[in-house]
Amino acid sequence: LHRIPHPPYRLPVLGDVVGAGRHTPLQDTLRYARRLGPIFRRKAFGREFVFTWGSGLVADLADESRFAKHVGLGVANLRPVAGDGLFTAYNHEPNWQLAHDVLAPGFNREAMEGYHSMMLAVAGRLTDHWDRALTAGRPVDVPGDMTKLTLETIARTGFGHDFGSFERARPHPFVTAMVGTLTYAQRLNSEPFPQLLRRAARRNADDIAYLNRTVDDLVRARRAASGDGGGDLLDRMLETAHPRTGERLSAENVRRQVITFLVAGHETTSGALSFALHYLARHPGIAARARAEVDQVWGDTALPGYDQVAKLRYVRRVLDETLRLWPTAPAFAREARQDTVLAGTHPMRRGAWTLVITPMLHRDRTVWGADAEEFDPDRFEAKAVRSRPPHTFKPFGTGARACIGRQFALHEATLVLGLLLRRYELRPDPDYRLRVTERLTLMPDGLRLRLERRAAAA
Ligand code: MNH
Repeated sequence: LHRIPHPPYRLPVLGDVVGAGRHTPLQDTLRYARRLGPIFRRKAFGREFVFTWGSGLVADLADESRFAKHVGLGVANLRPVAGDGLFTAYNHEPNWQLAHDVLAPGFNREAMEGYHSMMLAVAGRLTDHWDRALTAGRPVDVPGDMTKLTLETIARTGFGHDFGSFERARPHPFVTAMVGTLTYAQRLNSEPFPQLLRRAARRNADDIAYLNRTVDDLVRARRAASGDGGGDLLDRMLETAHPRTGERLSAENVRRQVITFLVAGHETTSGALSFALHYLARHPGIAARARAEVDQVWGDTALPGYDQVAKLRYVRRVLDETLRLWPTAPAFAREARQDTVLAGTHPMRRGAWTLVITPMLHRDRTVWGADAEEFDPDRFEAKAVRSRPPHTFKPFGTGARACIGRQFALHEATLVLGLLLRRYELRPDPDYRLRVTERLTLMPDGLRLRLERRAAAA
């Protein structure tokens, strides 16, 4: 440990909290990372954390035989919300493997093809909403509208539920409660005495109760309809027995999984779409190339098919490049399965863990070059990808506990960007400077765009 650098000024008790804002822990950590290098430690209130981002170190941490997911910090703080649901389960909890095996087929290609038409229908509500803003000459609230879109998409495809987000002036209370619990979970990381957060804790308990009630209503409605979801995620959760053991998810675990999927299934995708739209608006040349691809692949098909989305290679690169600079779930933790030496240099005891800071990994100049801070989708051309070492691009985490919804998110986001590029020109507010808000996840704050109808839009 003593060989791992830390900030120069350390206070007793407080440790390295000087200069750390409570609302932007990740962006503070990025600043420390730039100063301290590929592995470093920070101390706060008597607890010491090791952060890692150097590409060689992270590649070693990706070795599943020696390291595994660690449920710590933000993820652990979400246990009261999501319990032993897939995202927050400890590796040793039997419900992880059970739920993983039961739910994984809900994310294979066939399942994704089944979600496609529902994704299109939700995207249609977004373009109706944006058409109205365009006609009225109003700018659009990008993060707000992307959240409406992604919440409706996961709710409809996964659970046959309609939150009516586009019919509401304000965010659905489910979103407000979710943002509350995420913000609270993040805040617990930087509080020396969380016991003192009485009011915030009570509000958090109310938020969790609201999430539980919403989910219980949704499950009750499905049970009353005697499982009529056409094999969606909720049907799988309620009806499907494990292919080998015949075991089923318990009612309490189903509740945890529904909350997990409603939250994990929309919050990060919403951020990814929002950042992508920011970059597209700021880089008209890149937007023009993406638009030309959409025109070429889709022609004037009113409703593009599943394969026509998969063929938007350049649009996908725009998304990859967006998730490189702003991976919207910006960190994941890895723990040693046994005593080991990280990258041949840092001894770790069994159970010792480190937080991988993905936005820094994705800006490691030894991998991405001196222009690593620049937005350039061509970094994801097949040839460039092949020339990079493995485990250098990790927006969806790594190993057995990597994101189960990756294809879902990418298909949804590519489809939506395709539709928006084909329909509108995006005009940025020249005064806007990218500000990133944090609630465990990342989101561009206050991003508004003006729209113009494309001359030859379909
Ligand atoms: Mn998702 C795990 C990022 C979209 C459901 N997700 C993870 C992890 C990352 C991640 C990183 C690993 C966290 C860790 O190691 O602690 N996820 C994303 C991003 C997007 C995303 C950047 C969108 C962009 N995720 C989605 C969608 C769904 C989803 C969409 C569901 C429909 N993610 C999950 C679940 C897990 C997860 C469930 C936990 C998987 C497991 O541990 O088995």
